[in-house]
Amino acid sequence: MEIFDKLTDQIKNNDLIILMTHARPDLDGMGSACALKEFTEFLGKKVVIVKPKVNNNYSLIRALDVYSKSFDLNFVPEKDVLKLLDDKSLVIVLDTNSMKIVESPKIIEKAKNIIVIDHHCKMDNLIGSSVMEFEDATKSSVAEMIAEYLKYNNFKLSKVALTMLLAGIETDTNTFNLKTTRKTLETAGYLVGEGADLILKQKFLKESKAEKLRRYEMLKDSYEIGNNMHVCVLDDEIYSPVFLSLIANDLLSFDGVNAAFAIGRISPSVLGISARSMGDINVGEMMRKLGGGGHSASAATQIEGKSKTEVIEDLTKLVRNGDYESNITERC
Ligand SMILES: [Mn+2]
Repeated sequence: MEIFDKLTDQIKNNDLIILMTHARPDLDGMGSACALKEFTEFLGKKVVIVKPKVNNNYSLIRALDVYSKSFDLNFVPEKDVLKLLDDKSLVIVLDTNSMKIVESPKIIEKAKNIIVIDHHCKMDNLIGSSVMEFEDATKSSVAEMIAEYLKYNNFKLSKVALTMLLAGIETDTNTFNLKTTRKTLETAGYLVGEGADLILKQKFLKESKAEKLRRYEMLKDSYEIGNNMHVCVLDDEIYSPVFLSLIANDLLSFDGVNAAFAIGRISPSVLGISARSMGDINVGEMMRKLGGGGHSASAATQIEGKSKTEVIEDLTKLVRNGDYESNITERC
């Protein structure tokens, strides 16, 4: 694999490797960073991970807690990374290609050597790799990409890192449904074969009871807008897009729901819709029609300057018009 060798060459050619994921990181991005850190250290390179300014992901907090009991995370705050960064530093960005959500846009602006390793569709405000391209929107997760890379290099990861990668794939695929290919499952199998711990993985992925009950309370008010498509409209509090996606995931898990939408305010003037399907209803196409985008089974949009009632009407029209043909080729 030429691209894997190229990545290794780039790591070897630099003195300092700076790993960074998106703001408010998750298991996919940070699990990949921990795994890549281990390999980079094995190559004899100095490596740091940009310390997240906010870390409020329940699963990731527990995973990092376990990881840091056995290994140094090498977390360095942005301001200190900016001092270390020079022409012989390589910044590897994991799990995002967007300046809008990367942990530190300042580091990107200052960096000469940048590689983006990502599995998302390219939208706007792209970071842009300066030394090589390593993006693949057909992959389920960055964890899958990093696991393949480390497998290719026959590298023995720690049990915790193996488990974090597996949990990252599981989270990003919504438990091996979304964007899951034969290769995704083979890679998951490889991680288990190497020693990923299924009990530890379950511990990482457990949820706060209070949080889950809070979502289910909101889901009580969800209803069908047509053709087995259901919507959950939240109150006027501000919610994170991640919270909306969790609501949509929960709603889709109910029998009789073929597509699920969560509508909520993500800033005082912006409404967000998170959309999920099992893959046979193309919610990506629907969200594109509402100014957003994504995958056929997992998509989202953000709408400015419309009331909740107007947004619900727009969505209902799409549902009633049957604007969700299933066999549209994935666009990215
Ligand atoms: Mn991801």
